[in-house]
Amino acid sequence: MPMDQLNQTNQWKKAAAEEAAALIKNGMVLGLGTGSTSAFFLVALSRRIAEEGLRISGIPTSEETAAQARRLSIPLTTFSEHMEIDLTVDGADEVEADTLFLIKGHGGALLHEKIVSTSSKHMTVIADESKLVSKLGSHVSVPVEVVSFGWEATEQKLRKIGANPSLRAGKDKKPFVTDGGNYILDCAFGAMEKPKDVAHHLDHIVGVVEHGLFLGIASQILMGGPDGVKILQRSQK
Ligand code: A5P
Repeated sequence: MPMDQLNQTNQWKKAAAEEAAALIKNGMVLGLGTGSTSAFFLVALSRRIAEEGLRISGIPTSEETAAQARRLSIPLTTFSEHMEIDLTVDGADEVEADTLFLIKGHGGALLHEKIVSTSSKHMTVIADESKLVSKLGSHVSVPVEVVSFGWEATEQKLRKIGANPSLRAGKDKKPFVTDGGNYILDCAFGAMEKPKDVAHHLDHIVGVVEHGLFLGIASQILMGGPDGVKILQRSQK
């Protein structure tokens, strides 16, 4: 992406993140997402904690987010202390405009992100408008987290359902390993007519731990773009 476009995208992500931080109320237990947009949210949240004395605690969705939160003095908590989260704020790789269905996991944190978001009363997604699509899978693949044992056999099963899987590699060219110790197969389904059917297939493949189709989980999207931050709302949760 050219530098000026990157700067613009970052401005839109930041605007959405700041709008989300303004929604946070005293006493909330928050799910803290992973990725560059979530990182802007953590900065804005820490500013409110420092300047206004805002009292919250957060459950991070990755080691990376936990480390950033500690650096910013954001209080952290765990599921052993809070079984239910008031609000999760997280980014997304794609947002389907009509349904608010999401693809997540290009940052590799999809398993913990799904555990946290589905344990939350509400999920607010923060994104820039380049993430908006009319059909999920139009721009990005679906990350599928698999157990490393026998991943080749799981890949074969995914191939049979038309997933076009490819093993994600880290910077060192070795297989990327998630916080849960698993591998990720990025599955290029293309634009999906029926993402619920795809999710159903993925849910029933042995070796698949979780997938990046987040369907019916997001309550609202704060979408940064040239005209400011737009709110897309789901009618019911
Ligand atoms: C992390 O695993 C992902 O689900 C992220 O939420 C997603 O990749 C969005 O990332 P950015 O905010 O960096 O675009």
